[in-house]
Amino acid sequence: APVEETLVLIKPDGVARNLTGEILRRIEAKGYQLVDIKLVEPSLELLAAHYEEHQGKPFYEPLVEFMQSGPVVAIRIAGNRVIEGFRSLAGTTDPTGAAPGTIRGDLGRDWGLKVQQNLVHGSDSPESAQRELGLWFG
Ligand code: DAT
Ligand code: MG
Repeated sequence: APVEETLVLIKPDGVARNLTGEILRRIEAKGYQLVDIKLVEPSLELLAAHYEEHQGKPFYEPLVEFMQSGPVVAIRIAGNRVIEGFRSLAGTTDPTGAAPGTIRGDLGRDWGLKVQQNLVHGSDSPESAQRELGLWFG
């Protein structure tokens, strides 16, 4: 099978806390290749498309507002089974329950109701990865 690619975002909390290098270190240490990387201030249109599946949910508006609170690092990475592999590196959505050893488990904090401040995004399927890479790097 051809080498897989996925979209990783370092969210505004990760950039603001100077964790970009630490997160990139973990991605590189795992053996994934950096294909493209950029600092972005995402538009409302981009975020609406990116989080299409969550529109209408109670956390949607705060999530989009948070994602516009500062710059985001968008990264295209490649590797065998990288979609599943990066999700595993990231840990579960809520940083409090994320396993130690994961990005969210080691570095994420409980910010009260602001569960969305969980440092990173990773595409969750091959279809999502292609769609999201098109949005952020197309
Ligand atoms: P993930 O980022 O682990 O793929 P997701 O796609 O279900 O999680 O949700 C996208 C983001 O939305 C997630 O990173 C944080 C936020 N979010 C999800 N569920 C939430 C909730 N119950 N309360 C607040 N924010 C939530
Ligand atoms: Mg998701």
